[in-house]
Amino acid sequence: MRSLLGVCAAALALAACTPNAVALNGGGAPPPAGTPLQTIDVNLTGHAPFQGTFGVLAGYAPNPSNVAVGTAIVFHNSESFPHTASAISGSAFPLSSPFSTAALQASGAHLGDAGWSSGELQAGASSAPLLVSAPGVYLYGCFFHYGSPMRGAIVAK
Ligand SMILES: [Cu+2]
Repeated sequence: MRSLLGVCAAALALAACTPNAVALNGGGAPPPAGTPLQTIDVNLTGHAPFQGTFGVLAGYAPNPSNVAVGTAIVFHNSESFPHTASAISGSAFPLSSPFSTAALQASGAHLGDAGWSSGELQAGASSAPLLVSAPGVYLYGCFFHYGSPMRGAIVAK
């Protein structure tokens, strides 16, 4: 599975993997005008690890984030070095980093899009908005600091 994912990620870079693949268009189409935004702060040293419902989380706040379907999420890096917020598939955090370098590129327009990512967020940068279009629990983490453990959860209702 891991090698298949690697092949898929490589293929995604060429804009061809599966018919349902996320379009890599720099963050996707913006949400409709007037969509309420919720910002998640991205800061590893500012948000220390803690044990929560979804495991040990760190580096994002609020975490978990409770959001309403119909809102859009923006990740803002308030720290002096780069981070990402990148989708993790499944209902549990894998032991080791699941990310490929595809996580460094912004992708996805909806929180449910497979492989969505803020892309590499430099100090002070914000991601493109990700529309919360379906309820569920969405796990994500940082490409650079997954083991720190820079991990987050979004609960959409
Ligand atoms: Cu990070």
